[in-house]
Amino acid sequence: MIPPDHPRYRSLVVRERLAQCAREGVVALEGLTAHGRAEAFDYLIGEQSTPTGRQAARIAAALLRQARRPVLSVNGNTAALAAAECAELQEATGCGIEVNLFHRTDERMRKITRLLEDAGATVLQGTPERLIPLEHDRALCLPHGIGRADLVLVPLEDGDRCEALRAMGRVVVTIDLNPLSRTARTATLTVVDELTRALPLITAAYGELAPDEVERLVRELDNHYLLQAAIAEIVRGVTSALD
Ligand code: PTJ
Repeated sequence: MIPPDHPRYRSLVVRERLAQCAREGVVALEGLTAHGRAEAFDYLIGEQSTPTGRQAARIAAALLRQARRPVLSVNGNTAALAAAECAELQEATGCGIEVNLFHRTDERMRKITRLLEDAGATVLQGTPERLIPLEHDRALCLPHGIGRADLVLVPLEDGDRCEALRAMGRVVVTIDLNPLSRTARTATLTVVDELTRALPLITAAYGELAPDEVERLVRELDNHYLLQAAIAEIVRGVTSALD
């Protein structure tokens, strides 16, 4: 039992949730180390959405508004942490949701799909094909899902697939607390924020944006600039931490 008055209560609850999901086979064991790395970066931004993260979430919403066949790609960590937020994004934007795993097994595919459906999401189903030029199983995707998407939103992505999707001409939006990761640097747009904070920001912005703001945000999108701004926020936060 984690005492609610523990100063690190939320962080401990999230860890417990991921550990439980790992025991149940939803989260890959490797997903726990990925979470640990993200926790460290979240510490550095003060465990709250930064101005740059918020701005990137608005741009993500603008890209979604312009997309014709957007798909949210979900892995084990994303489902464990944010199944409800994924369902809410789908309800607001009408995006497809496809499960795509690095450590892919039929059993994990089934469990993650169930978890998403229990949260209210509609999950794309069908026979996957090796449509992305990659050696590992992230190459597998649905012809009517990621296979024909014009925009893929891939939280907690690994760099290889991000690069491959970009090479295929897709708009790739990622959510990654690490602004230095290969994914962050190769995506069309990186939202440097924690997943469970970023998804609701994107969902809210989707409904708020006026058409001219959508156009302006997409026209002025500069991921390199946003990553530099995110790093500057980290540096400012760290240098003032003990003031
Ligand atoms: O479920 P599977 O089999 O598809 O495997 C998923 C993992 C996460 C194991 C796999 O995609 C992986 O190894 O990812 P990486 O290469 O470690 O990248 C994950 C990135 O997401 C890292 O840069 C982390 O900082 C970031 N990240 C992890 N958790 C969060 C996060 N960013 C935002 N919010 C989080 N909660």
